[in-house]
Amino acid sequence: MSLNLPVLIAMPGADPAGGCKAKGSCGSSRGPQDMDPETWEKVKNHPCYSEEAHHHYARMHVAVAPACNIQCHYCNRKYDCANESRPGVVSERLTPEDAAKKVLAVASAIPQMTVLGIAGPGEPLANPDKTFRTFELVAEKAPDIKLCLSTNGLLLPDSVARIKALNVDHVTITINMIDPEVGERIYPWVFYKHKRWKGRDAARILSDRQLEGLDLLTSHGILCKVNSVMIPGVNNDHLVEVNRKVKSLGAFLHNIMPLISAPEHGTHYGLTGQRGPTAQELKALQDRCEGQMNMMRHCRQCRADAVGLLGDDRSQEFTLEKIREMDVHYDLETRQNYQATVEAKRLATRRAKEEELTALAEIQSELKILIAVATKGQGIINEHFGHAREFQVYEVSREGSKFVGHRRVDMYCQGGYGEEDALETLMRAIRDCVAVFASKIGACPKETLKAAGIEPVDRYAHAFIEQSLLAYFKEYVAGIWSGQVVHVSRGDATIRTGALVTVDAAGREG
Ligand code: CLF
Ligand code: SF4
Repeated sequence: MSLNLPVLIAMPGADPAGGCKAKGSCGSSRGPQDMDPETWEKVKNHPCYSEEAHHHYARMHVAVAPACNIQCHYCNRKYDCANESRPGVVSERLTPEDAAKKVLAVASAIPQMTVLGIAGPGEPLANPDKTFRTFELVAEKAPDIKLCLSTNGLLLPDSVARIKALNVDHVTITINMIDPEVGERIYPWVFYKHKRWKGRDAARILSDRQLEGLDLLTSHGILCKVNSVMIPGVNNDHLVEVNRKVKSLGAFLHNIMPLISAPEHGTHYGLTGQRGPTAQELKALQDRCEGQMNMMRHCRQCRADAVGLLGDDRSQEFTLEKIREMDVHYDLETRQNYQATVEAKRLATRRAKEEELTALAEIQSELKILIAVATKGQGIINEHFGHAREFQVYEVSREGSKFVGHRRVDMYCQGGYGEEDALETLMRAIRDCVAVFASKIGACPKETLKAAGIEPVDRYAHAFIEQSLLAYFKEYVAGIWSGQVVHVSRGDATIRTGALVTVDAAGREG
């Protein structure tokens, strides 16, 4: 195979990234064979708790909880809670009644929407009446929708009984530290028991309450995810200890997210120049933490009123103004029928991957490569290179393919012509990848990609992503052994903070 790639050194044994130890079972993509049926039932169509599900199922958030009881150095209260959303984003606030109507409207229009999350725009448990009233209303009218809550944990121990009573089955706690010395560099204060606590005392109270809450939830059989914000030089190494601790308390999933920090956010970190991690630093930490506990790598740090598949926000179709005019007909049977077709497609995707995986067994190489993929969902390569707003990144080896992150980019194709600046930033976002897969790639970007050592691949258009990745890997390794391909160790990539935070005059994401 001749790939016309710039060729430097042949290194089929290279393993720059470390990584997956358990064949086909790492990350949050684990299937029914890896967990008890009760847990699988809870995660199988939750797009955040199952990487596989996130290609097929959608979630929505309703922004009913504006107040907060702590201060994080990466948060500016003008915007949404940055524990579960991108900094710099403002959501439309709703009453519980409007929120419930919105859920029914979205559930009718998007039958694969299976999860309602409350994640702000402040702290859901500091607004308990609004948060729990919304869950109550939705549970009455749409009992098939899973309820999901994201909290900073300060009031969690007092809320466990209510969470349990309402069948909220998924709770996320943001835990950035278990050591108050680290914590005082992240949290200037917490407001607890009618008093504002500062420094190390504040961090100690917060940490104790978070861990107590996690312990209580898992002992009540509630599935817990822990979010941690990776802050280089503050808690990066410490997050390995956090991972061990939350795992010992029964957390199901750990989501280490990059700090997103820029002066225009007006946060303490943004104004003092605290940087976020690079793509390679983030991945290295996630790899270190990967063991028996699942690591989430497909988080999109979504907004507090997000709607749709992760990475494909449709919130603009469901603004309060539009919802109030909608005549909503919630039809459970239609939803169930639609979801049955989704499951059939999902099964076909899984089978195709398994067939290809069997064919990889004979490969001896320890090589691992990263490949960027443009997709609109359903586990298929179905997005044009120039229309992609994000690329999904997979690590591929003889063990299989593993989703390791996404890279947000500016759309390259601007109404018939290519935008050179966008192409430049796009290249920076995927320069650690050996190839990029898309349903179609124009002649111009193809040349630029090749010159940068990234192979443009559109021959798998409309095929299953993971099956295609494995087929490509087999050819790639064969090319190395025959001398037609020389593998080149790739550099680091940029996590696009700019692309993550663009908002218009109304505060809407661009
Ligand atoms: Fe929302 Fe969070 Fe529930 Fe998901 S998001 S409350 S667990 S339904 Fe998901 Fe969005 Fe990442 Fe959150 S991608 S920010 S992890
Ligand atoms: Fe901001 Fe959320 Fe932290 Fe509160 S918990 S300060 S809303 S990031």
